[in-house]
Amino acid sequence: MLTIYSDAHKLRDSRTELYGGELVYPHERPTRAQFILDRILKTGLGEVRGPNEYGTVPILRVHDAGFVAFLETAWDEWSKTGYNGEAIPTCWPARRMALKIPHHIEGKLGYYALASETSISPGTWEAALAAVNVALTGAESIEAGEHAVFSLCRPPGHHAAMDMYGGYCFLNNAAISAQYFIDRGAARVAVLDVDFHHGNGSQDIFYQRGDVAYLSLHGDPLDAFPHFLGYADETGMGEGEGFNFNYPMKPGTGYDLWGNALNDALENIRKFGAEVLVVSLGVDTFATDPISFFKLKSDDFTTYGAAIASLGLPTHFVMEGGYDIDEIGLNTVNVLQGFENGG
Ligand code: SP5
Ligand code: ZN
Repeated sequence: MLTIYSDAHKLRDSRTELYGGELVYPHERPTRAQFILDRILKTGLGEVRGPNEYGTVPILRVHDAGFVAFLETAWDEWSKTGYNGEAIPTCWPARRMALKIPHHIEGKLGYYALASETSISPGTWEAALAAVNVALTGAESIEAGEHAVFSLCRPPGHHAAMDMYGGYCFLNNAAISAQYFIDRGAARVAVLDVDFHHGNGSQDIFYQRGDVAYLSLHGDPLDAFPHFLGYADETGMGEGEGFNFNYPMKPGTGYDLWGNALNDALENIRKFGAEVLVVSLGVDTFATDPISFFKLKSDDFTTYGAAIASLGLPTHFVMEGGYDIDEIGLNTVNVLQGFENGG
């Protein structure tokens, strides 16, 4: 399988994540992508290619222009305040408050952030933009005839909405890729999200659309981030009614239950009549992931890669989460090898 990868992900190396009331070195760190790349090279998965540049036009098909401009300048604006730390929001437009976009950077952070664990640091914008270029290069390669491509995106994207960042995400690589397929003539695209967390950004972007279905297997938001989206009764709206599928699952869920949910999701993708599949590939479902609560084993990743291949669809794997860094390469490449050997 072809992999798309850029070293520019290293520009996203934030010093701080607000976690358990402390500022810790982030779970979402450069070694994640490095260890995945190492495993790809070690196993000989296939060619590794650098990205092309696409500019902001395909990003603006999914994201709000004011939001993109904010991301591009946030670090500069923040650094001019004279604060010592990285940019972290401290206040929000909470219930019954005004949805105005303030001039001051602290107000803008609160307006555009959906969570405060994700600090904005120097190089964050450049890395996020490079991750989009990786995803778009992967999508273009599928357009050009590749059956399956792995876009080794970092930072991840599925929590990023039209006008919100957070959950370690800034630009929604998978959603931008799905929109790219639509803009190149696909009638129906399915986004299958197997990251441990619900992809609130992806769901929100496509919620009222009938051309992109979103299906997600994740930790029940009653118990897991992002807490405020991802419930089973969120089925889509308007033209999107019936094309959003959430499979929230309880702490301790293993492959027996998770695999059943996957089979149901795959059946719904078949019924939808998808022409292309985008997989938001997070391996934070692994049993020893430090921030998650599913119990998948390394072999389960191979098994479900093969199950996804049984759809027989052109498939674009886009990297999302996974924080047990020692095993992230094994688990990620297991999915890709399972796909290649299965089906
Ligand atoms: C892309 C992705 O996987 N983003 C995840 C963002 C999670 N951010 C909030 C983490 C809160 C973790 N609380 C875990 C409690 C573990 N005991
Ligand atoms: Zn995740």
